[in-house]
Amino acid sequence: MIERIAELRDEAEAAIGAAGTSAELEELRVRYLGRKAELPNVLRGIATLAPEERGPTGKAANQARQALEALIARRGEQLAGGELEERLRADVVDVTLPGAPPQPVGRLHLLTATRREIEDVFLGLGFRIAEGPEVETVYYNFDALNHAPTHPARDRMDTFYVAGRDDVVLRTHTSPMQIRTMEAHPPPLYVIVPGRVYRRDSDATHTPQFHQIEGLAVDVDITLTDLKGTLLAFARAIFGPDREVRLRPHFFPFTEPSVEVDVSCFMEHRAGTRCRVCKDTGWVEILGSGMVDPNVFSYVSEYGYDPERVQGFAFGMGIERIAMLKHGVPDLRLLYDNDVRFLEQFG
Ligand code: 2U9
Repeated sequence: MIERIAELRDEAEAAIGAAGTSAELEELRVRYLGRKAELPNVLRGIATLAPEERGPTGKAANQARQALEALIARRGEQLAGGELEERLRADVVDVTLPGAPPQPVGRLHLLTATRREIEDVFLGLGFRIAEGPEVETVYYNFDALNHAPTHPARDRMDTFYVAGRDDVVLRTHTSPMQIRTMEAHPPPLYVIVPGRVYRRDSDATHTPQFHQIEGLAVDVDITLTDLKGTLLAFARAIFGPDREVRLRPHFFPFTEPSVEVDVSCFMEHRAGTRCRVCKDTGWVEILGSGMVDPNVFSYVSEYGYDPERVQGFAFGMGIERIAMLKHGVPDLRLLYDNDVRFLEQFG
């Protein structure tokens, strides 16, 4: 029996030493030390042996079992270490590689891209950006902006009033926010206000909702020259470095004097064809502006805007119009249809 134990031990030691994987090693453990294996059986059958054989056989079998257990544990550690190394080598992921295939990431809507482009120009000129409510009081939308009680824009035919109210509207311009900004910040003030505005208008060139950017600069010694220089810088940044601007007299309730601003045409002109954009006049209207009417300041004089001390200029433009002119978009509705064949050309 002792010889058989020695034989089993030699055979098992050789096999364990040669095991190439943790799985193989586990098979060997079951084969030599498992419940049905020969060596544990010998141990279980000790009592059936002749009394003088029990001691030496039990000792040899126990030693063999302990030796094999220790060997399996050691070999197991070696194999596990090697296998971990191998897995780490095989599973390495280069996180700097692009996805395969690279996924389309989408783009900004033309109106968003244009708004940001305009914002960047004015940020560069020292203006700050303010945003405010689209549901406004008549006070901020019309009264404080010097609109006469009979001004046609106040009419329910032209402006969306909140149901059951005659003092709350969907703002018709972003100008109310300039009043709110003056109430919150004393001069000097340089601010632009982008945002949605609403007018009861719907045809090929008007949608009931559109986007504006309005600007307001208030300081001492502000003149129409500052307005013209600012708008020239804006026009050159958006429409090209060779642009000129011209001012034409106009009327707005909140500015006096008021002007409409044209930019010199930025299209390539070819002899014999009429320019679609400027109709061969050489000029394209881009926005309205003017010197802030002192009456407007009188609504905020208690916040530091003394009409005798400060002056200001203001301007307003439709983002849709700027985007369409700059990119040659022929129909306003293309901006709202959300047809990707249109959208993916920009942004
Ligand atoms: C304050 C004082 C004055 C904002 C101005 C315009 C001229 C203008 C139109 C352009 C096309 C609106 O989108 S549009 O239809 N805007 O012509 N806006 S001056 O003047 C202000 C604003 C706020 C306190």
